[in-house]
Amino acid sequence: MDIGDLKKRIFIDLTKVKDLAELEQFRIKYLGRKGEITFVLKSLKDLSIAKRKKLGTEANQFKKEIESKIENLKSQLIKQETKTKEREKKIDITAPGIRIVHGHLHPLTHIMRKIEDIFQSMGFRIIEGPDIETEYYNFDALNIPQDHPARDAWDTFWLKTKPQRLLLRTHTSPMQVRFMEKNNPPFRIIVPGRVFRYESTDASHFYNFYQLEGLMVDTHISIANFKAVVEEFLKKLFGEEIETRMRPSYYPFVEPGFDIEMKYLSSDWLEIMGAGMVHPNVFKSVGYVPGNWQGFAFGIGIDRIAMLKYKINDIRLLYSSDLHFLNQF
Ligand code: FA5
Repeated sequence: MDIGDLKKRIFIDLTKVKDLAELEQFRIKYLGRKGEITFVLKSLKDLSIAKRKKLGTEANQFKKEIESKIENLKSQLIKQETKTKEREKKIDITAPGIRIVHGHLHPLTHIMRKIEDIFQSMGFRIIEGPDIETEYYNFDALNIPQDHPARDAWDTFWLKTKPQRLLLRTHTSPMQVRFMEKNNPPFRIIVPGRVFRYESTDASHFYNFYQLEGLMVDTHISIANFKAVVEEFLKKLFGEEIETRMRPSYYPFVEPGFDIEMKYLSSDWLEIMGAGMVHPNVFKSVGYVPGNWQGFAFGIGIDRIAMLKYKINDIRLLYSSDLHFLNQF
């Protein structure tokens, strides 16, 4: 038996080992229970004493040699592999970063904040009120009694509450009454908020939307004051490129009443607010002496303003939660 060939093969094989896993395979192949070197050592017992002595010494030496080579290579490979692992762990500060997705404000929130800022700069205080209202504040106290035909202008979501009939406010005007009941003039306030209407939708109507109520009461307030405030507001929000027109309109809680329509750049005319001089009956319902006070009130459709400002041609997009749309703002 000659182990010369086996030795050669083993040395060549060892040079091919690249990592710890391969080294373990190598060890099993030659030194494992069924390994080739193990086999040689096991078969010594079948040889004559003289041959056994010669080959036995040689094979045992070779086994030791291989074992120590394996040990050496093993510690070398362990060092190498830990190094690679550490290198992988290290943070490369020159590598390009991972982009973090930022949230951003909804266009309606954005425009509402802008509008609030403008009115605050004109001395208006921001007041908020409940989305769920009583019939009294939403209608009666605003000079719209139970069987008044004007109630039809505001299709209402009624809540199934008893004995008191509650509703989702159809406009922000009820806060005029709530505020005046507790405060005395002079004052100027704005009331931003969500309103609800039981009506079908189209490109400029939705069943819930946002309004911003304005109310200014003092001893000598006229339509001229209203016009000045609205002009200043629109100029600050849109710049000079707007056209507005004022048309007589009817709201039971004002006298006279009007609607304001607006055009911006290439848009069509769009009704953006209802307004008027506070009706004496409203002053009466909050306990003011009507002859002592004058005031103007207005209710701006915030969605319509956002549509004009951002050139949105369909109000429903504002409520679609469509990220393709929202990511543009
Ligand atoms: C009112 O709601 C009155 N409370 C406004 C008012 C306040 C008048 C104070 C006088 C004094 P109107 O229903 O017209 O009025 O609504 C006001 C504005 O809200 C409209 O000019 C329009 O810009 C907007 N608007 C009305 N209905 C919708 C709707 N379905 N979807 C989106 N915007 C609407």
